[in-house]
Amino acid sequence: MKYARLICFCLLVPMSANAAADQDVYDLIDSLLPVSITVDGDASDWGSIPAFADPTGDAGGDASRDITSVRIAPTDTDLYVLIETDATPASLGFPFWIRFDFDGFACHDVEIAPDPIGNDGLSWFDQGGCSGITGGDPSWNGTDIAIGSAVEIRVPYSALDAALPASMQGKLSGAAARPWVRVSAFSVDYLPGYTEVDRGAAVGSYRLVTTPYDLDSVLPSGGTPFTAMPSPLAGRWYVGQGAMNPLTHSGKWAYDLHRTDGSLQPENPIQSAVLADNHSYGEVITAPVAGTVYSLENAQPDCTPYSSVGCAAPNFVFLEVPGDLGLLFSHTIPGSIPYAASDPVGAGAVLGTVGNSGSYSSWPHLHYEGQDLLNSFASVPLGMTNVVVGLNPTLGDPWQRTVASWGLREGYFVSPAPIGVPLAPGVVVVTALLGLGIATALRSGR
Ligand SMILES: [Ca+2]
Ligand SMILES: [Ca+2]
Ligand SMILES: [Ca+2]
Ligand SMILES: [Ca+2]
Repeated sequence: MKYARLICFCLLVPMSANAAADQDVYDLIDSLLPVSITVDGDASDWGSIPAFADPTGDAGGDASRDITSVRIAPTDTDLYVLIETDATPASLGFPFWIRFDFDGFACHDVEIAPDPIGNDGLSWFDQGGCSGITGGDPSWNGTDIAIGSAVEIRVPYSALDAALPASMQGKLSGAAARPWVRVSAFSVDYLPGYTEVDRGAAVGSYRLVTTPYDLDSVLPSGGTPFTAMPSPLAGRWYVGQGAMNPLTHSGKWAYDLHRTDGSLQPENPIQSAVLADNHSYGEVITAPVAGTVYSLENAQPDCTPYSSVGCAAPNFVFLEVPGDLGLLFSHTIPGSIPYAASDPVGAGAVLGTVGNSGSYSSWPHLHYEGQDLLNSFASVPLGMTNVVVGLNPTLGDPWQRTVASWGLREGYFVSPAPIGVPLAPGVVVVTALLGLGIATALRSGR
């Protein structure tokens, strides 16, 4: 069955809706300025900067390492981090570490172990963070830390930038900086050896700066325009690996979506090999728009998370939709796809459930990809219509905004907009650059 080409250029709806939502975020940034924090171990100077509660873990009963909340304040010149604990925080050695993602992909780029009296541990990770440790500086002493009734950390961008390899420099501030950063704070104990005893909230924040930034990261080259449809998933999902990520999406417009807790963990307990412990496993995938099953695989077993045990090829359903577009939904649970090839599928119908088939050394997630049926199945950029987009997994994420159309970007959280938001159904093609242009104009015109 073939469809008539069904592409409309729905530019007015996305522009007006996105601009209003963007303005709310800019207003929040303005309300938090100026940031004037003294690194003295006292949290009283953090004002209204949002706090994120720790979702799990009590550091094995060590209240001095039991993280209860984390806040971050990325300014023009520094990254500030505040860690609060259940009792007076531990202060000897390196009890509190941070991982800091500021560059490229949503992998952390540096890991810092600040020491109040000696040198700080600093390691860095190349390729936007999506690699193993590529270097470090054991004699770096660029961080300020004060541990009093709370843990307060300042990472001066100038000192960090100077310590990094050339390929990572110039990304911490200024025009080349990404509009948001994310920090994962965690506590460590050393008896009997290095042990991460509590991972605190992983906190994403837009930069708290007076210089205007667009709120969406720049899409990789060639990502404009993208094809946007309703989300195939209910609830809030993390774009854990996006387009062109060298991990497994090199050269591809593909998106790995999974659920996380507040520490950005896909399961509880951490790295559990039990599929049922994963937050995404068994979640329902629905057809964004009506289509026809082009092809499928439904009989492959689920892999064991973080292992290749039981691993074979992935299950998938490949759905042909209007616009000569094929939508690939991969890694589904065996037997969960209720269709055969050539079956018609209605908009919103269940396509299968999120599983771990063919997902070597990873965890359950949905691999979502669009392919051009008229161009050798080349992958194409995808977006979503009518979604809430944020930087944190929590329902009350202060940085979330509702947008009519959004090109999928790694590191953001996305969920369908609540009922009541005007719908823009069907397949639309939008020009991301126009949306960004409007945001810039509003911002600079205030
Ligand atoms: Ca302070
Ligand atoms: Ca805790
Ligand atoms: Ca990164
Ligand atoms: Ca925790």
